[in-house]
Amino acid sequence: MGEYFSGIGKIRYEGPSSKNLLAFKHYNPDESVEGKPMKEWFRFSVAWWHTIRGMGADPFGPGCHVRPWEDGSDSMKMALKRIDVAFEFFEKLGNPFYTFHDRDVAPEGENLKETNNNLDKAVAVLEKHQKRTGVRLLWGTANLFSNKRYVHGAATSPNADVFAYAAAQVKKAIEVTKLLGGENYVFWGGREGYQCLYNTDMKREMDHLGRFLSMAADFAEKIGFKGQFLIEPKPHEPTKHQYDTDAAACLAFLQKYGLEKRFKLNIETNHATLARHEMFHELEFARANGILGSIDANRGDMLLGWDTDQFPTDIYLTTQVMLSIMANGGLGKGGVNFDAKLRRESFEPADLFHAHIGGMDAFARGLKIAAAIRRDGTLRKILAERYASWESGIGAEIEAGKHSFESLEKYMLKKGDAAPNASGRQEMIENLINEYIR
Ligand code: XUL
Ligand code: CO
Repeated sequence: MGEYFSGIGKIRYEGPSSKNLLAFKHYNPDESVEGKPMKEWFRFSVAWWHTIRGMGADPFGPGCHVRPWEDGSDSMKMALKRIDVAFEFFEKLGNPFYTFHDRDVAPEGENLKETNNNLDKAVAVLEKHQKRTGVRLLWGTANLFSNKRYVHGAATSPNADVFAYAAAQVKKAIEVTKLLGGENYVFWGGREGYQCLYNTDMKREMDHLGRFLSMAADFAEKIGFKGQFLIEPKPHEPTKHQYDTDAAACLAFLQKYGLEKRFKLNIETNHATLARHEMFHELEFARANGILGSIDANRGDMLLGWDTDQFPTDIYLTTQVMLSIMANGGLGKGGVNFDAKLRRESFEPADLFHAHIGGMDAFARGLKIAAAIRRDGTLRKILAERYASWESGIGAEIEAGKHSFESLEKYMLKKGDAAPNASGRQEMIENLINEYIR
């Protein structure tokens, strides 16, 4: 096993005054924040498809990233070599977790049997490296979108045989996720949607997706897989409309098919913005409904408008994300997975380190800022004051279910008009938050 990232050693915490661009200035894994080490707040994870397989291709040109170990093939030999590369990267970066799609780590064979054999070979090597390094699997997933058999979708394909193939593929992916001790299993329905309503039986497709997810949960239960199932919302791309549009659509879907106790959500920043939501909105919606499971950390480019999956560097964004995660008491089995890629122009191996270091430091700063806001009770006091009318009197009575429309009419006829409103003070609050972002 050679060294692939020569010249780059273990990335260490050197503190905010360090000028070393290959060191952490804020992410200090064992530093305690609100009684929990930073590494446990985040449970940082590296995404195999971007970091190990991404070559910088875009719709206008092929990959151009310089990866001296690559022969560019989808051979088994290359797949096994990439595992060595990946674990060297993980060991040097210090991420405790990684994530993968089945097809990221092993090539497809001539048929399902051969494909599964390839996956088994890769998984045996992954297992060996996990044992050697202590790096763990945050989640596994199945790629149900690249192969041309999935051209019309997987669980929502009009072709019943494609549904069956997808079920077999996910069964295998859950098995290997369990074998590798994966803490979650993710469903991102890249092609579970439509391009054209004239040829789409929407009700039937959604029923099939509901059935598919129920079968997955039943299978997991049967084999004793204890990981958390997660759905990853995204409104569109590659399809014009994806059924798992946003957190609210996912919740309605889960409730309709009786799956709300078995699934949580994996919320991704750039998917939130494609749905015209802030990440903060999606996180708060999921948190309010008890389904915040994990996050895919990245950001979009507001001027490009597609899923650019850039590394998160915006401290306002990471502060908001951490305010939500901390209010949730953490992410439980979930983590912060960098579903993020280098832009095409950043093509050297060292850029992979710079990108992840920047993302981890941006999250560490967000954590410290959110902790300071919480320590001062800044937002807590604002909320308490704003909702004070619900703490006693008529508000407390309504919340306790003691009123009807008739009794409220009686109350208001007597009072004559509602008590005056207070200002929302949005600008003042934003100014206050700015005081913490230094
Ligand atoms: C695609 C995306 C996926 C999922 C896993 O936009 O985010 O990579 O995270 O399938
Ligand atoms: Co994602």
